[in-house]
Amino acid sequence: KASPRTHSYTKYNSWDKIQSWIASISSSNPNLISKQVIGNTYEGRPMTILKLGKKSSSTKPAIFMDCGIHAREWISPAFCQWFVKEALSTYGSDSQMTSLLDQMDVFVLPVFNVDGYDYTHKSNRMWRKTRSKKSGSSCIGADPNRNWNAGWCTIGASSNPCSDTFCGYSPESEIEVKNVADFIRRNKSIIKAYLTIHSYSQLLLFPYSYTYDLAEHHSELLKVAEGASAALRSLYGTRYTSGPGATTIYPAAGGSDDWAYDLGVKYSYTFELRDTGRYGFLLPESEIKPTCEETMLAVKYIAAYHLYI
Ligand code: ING
Ligand code: ZN
Repeated sequence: KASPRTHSYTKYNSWDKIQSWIASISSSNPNLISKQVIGNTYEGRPMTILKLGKKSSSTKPAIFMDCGIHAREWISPAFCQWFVKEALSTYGSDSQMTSLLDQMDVFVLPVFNVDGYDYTHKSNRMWRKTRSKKSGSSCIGADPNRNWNAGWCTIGASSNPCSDTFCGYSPESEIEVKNVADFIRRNKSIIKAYLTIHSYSQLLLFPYSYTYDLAEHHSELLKVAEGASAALRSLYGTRYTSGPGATTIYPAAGGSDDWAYDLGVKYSYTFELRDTGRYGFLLPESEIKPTCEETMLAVKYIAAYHLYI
C-alpha cells in the first residue's frame, strides 16, 4: 500500500495510485487533513475532497481548488497532489502556509474527471471529456468545462455529442459537475475563492468567458492575477498572461470559474499551467517539480490575498 512517504510527486500517477495516496495521506495527520466523498463518477469511482486546515472551533473561510477537469491535462492532478504534500510538510515551518492553514481551510479535489483520467492512462492519452453515455448517440462524454450553468452552450461550446467541447444534454448533466456544484452550493457561505487547474498555455484567467462583458470586480481580479503571476515568475522566470477568459484565450460558455463567480465566489480563477505548446499536454515529468513549485507561489498569493497576510 502506498504511503505518503513512498508516493512519487514527480511522476504522472495512475488513478489507482492517486486513490491509495488519498486514503493514506488523509489519515496521516488528523489535525490538518480530512477527507469527504462528495459522490461517485459516471463509472462509479469515488470523488474525494481533501480538506486542509488547522482544526478550529470557529467557522473558517475556505478556498476550493480542483484539478483534472480535463482528462489529458496530467500536470493538473500532479499539482493538486504536490499542493497537499507541500501544505502538510511546510505547516509549522513556512510562516505563510502556517497562517493560511490556521486561518482558512482549503478544499482540494485532486482529480475531478476520474473516469476520463483513467481512460487517458489505459486507452486514449488525448481524451478530454467525461465518459458518460446516452442512448441515441454512439459518442461518449461531455466537456466538464462546458457543462456548468453559466451562459450554458451559448458560445464556444458544441451541442454535438461527438465534439470535444460538447456542452452536455443540460447544465450539470454530468454527474461529476453536479457533485462539485452541489458541494460548492452547500459551502457557499464560507468559500471565498475558487481555483481550477488546467493546462496548457501559461495563463491566469478570470470571468468572464461566456461573455465579453467585464466582471463587476474586474480591476481587483486583474490586480490579484497580476500579483499571483509576478509571484510565480519570481522563481524560474516563467511568464503568465492574465485576463478575462473571453479575450485572453477564447469565448467559451459553461465554464466552472464563471459559474462560481456568478454564484458569489469573487476570487474565481482558471490556471492554465505550463507549457506554451512545445510539449503541450505531454509535458515531460522532469517539468512537474518546477511547474508545481512556481504554481504554489501563485496559489498561496491568491489564498493570502483576502486574509491580508
Ligand atoms: N482551457 C479552458 C477550456 O475549458 C476556459 C479555457 C477557461 C474555458 C474558463 C472556459 C472557462 O477550454 C483548457 N485548456 O481546458
Ligand atoms: Zn482544460
